[in-house]
This record gives sequence, structure tokens and C-alpha cells, in this order.
Amino acid sequence: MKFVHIADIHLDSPFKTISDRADLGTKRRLEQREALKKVINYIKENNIEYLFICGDLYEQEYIRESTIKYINDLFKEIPQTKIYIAPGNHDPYIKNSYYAIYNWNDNVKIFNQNVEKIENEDVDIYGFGFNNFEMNENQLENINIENKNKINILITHGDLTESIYNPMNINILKNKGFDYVALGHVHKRDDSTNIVYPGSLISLGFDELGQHGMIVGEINNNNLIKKFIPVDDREFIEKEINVDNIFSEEELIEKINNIEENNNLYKIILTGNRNFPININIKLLKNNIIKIKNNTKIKIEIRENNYSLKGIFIKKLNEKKENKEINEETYEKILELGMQVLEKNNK
Ligand SMILES: [Mn+2]
Repeated sequence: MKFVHIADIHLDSPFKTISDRADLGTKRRLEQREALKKVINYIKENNIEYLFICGDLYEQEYIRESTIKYINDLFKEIPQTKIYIAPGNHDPYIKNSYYAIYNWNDNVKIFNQNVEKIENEDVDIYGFGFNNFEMNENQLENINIENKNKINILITHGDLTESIYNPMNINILKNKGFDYVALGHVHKRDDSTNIVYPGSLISLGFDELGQHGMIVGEINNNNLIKKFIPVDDREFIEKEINVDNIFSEEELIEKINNIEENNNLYKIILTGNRNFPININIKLLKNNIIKIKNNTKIKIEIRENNYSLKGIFIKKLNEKKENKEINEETYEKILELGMQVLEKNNK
């Protein structure tokens, strides 16, 4: 049997942390839709029998009916494929949720908090999901595989550590003897064993670096073959730039804008000792540069007879350090804060 396993699509997410830049929120929402379409097209072209969606398909707080219709219309395009959904903490099966009230296509099965077993010709599928925004307990211990001669798959959403999100003990889970455990919740992919997190289908931001996509699997004669296929055209990337040898704002902007032309989205982390106050207007940067994090330190050059405000400030501060009135750490903090204020004023 062949399957596709996805999770954590978070449709209609507001993309809060990146949405203030270049209409990226709307762009990413379009890309979420596109990503799901790619999954459906892959299933169509490869005659995949099963699709497992392991929670956080959408965000309950933001989801619109038009998006649900978009999802369900895609499901209609693969009538031969059986689709199993285990609701997660962002899309729990609550009263008035679209899981409860929408008229889903015939090939869609949505689990709730009660463990259910669905029998297919050669595969038994066990599943359960969230019925609220938290789930502290589950019935994992009570699940027992009924027919060891068949392929047995478990699908759900939750943690493999202590948490309020369906915590599961990894050893108990292993001992159950499933051929494949399809999980969701952790957005970073882990496909090192047969207990698999596919990761979020597309990255939601700079805390989700690297490639994102789906797991495609096949189980035959007790043998599992699986592979990861990227679906997200973009990667979120962090890049460091050292400013030690950069002497003007223009030079720095040029250096940042020199970044390779591609689909990826960048967070630039500035390091080193700055030679001038750094306060870049992000509008002057290329569109795919989303964030600048300034981790630079002040270069301390105190010349004799420097009677500028800065010079006097540093001289006084140095005296305090020498007299051991403040320690090194406090010194650095005060220096940074003071210089920030003074740099702003004489700009
Ligand atoms: Mn999630």
C-alpha cells in the first residue's frame, strides 16, 4: 500500500511574525494553498491510496469557509484516495468547527478524541485527535492491534514528551507494534524511524529553517520504504554579516543586497563591531530580506581631548569600571544602552 503523510499546514495562518514585510502574509497563504494542491496532484499522478493529515490542517481562529471549500474541492479531485484527518490543537474537533458542521466529501474520515479503527482490505487504520485546544490525556495505552496479519497504522497529533498536547510515551508507542505511526505537531521533520513527524508542509517563519514538504511511503511484506519530497519552494534562511570592515550605511546596504537572487527569505544577523550607528530603513533592502537583527557591538575609540558627549560618557563609565563600582557585564550593558541613545541623537 502507498500513502502520503502530511501535517501542520496551518491554512489561513496570519503569519504574524513576517506579515509586515512586502505583503508576505497573503503571499504565504497563497503558497499554503499551492502546497496542498501540489500534494493532491502528486497523489493523482502516482495513484496513492491513502492520505494522512495529522493535525493543524487549518487554524480554528482564522479559518474561513471559502478556504474549507478550497480544501474539500481538492479532496474531490482524488475520489479513489482515502483521506484520514486527525485534528490537532489548532484545528480541534469542537462544536461548530468545520470538522463538525461542514459537508465533507465521501472519501474523508475525520477522527475525534475516541480511538477508532477503520478496516480496509489490507490495512487497519487507528486514529484519534483533539476535541479541544489542549489534550492532557489519551487512550494510547488502551490501543491494541487486533490483526497482526494486516498492515497497522496509527495517526494522531501530539508530543512525544510531557506536555499539554497529547503527550505520548515513545516506548509505549514503540511497543504497540504499528508498521507506521503518522504524527503531526512538531514542525521540524523527524523521519528517522517509523514514528514520523513530516514537519510543517510549508515553513511558518524563521523558527522553521530548512526544507519543508511531505512524506511518501510504501509498505509491502512488512517492509517500509519512505522518502521526503519538498513541497515548499522557499526556504527561510539566516545569514550572518560581520560589520567590522564596513564603514558606511551605503556600504552595508550594498553588502546585504548582494545576497543571491532566489526564492528564499532571509533574516540577516549583523555581528562584529560597528563603525557607525546602524539603523537601516528596510525599504532600501531587497524584498526577500525580511528581518535584520542587529547583534553588533560598539567600537570603543576614546581619543584624548574628546569632549563630545560620547567621549565624556565613555570616560565616566570607564572610571566606574576601574573603581570597581560596576562589573564587566554591567559595563557592557550600560555602554550599549548609552551609545544607542547618543548615536540616535547625533545622527
Ligand atoms: Mn502545528
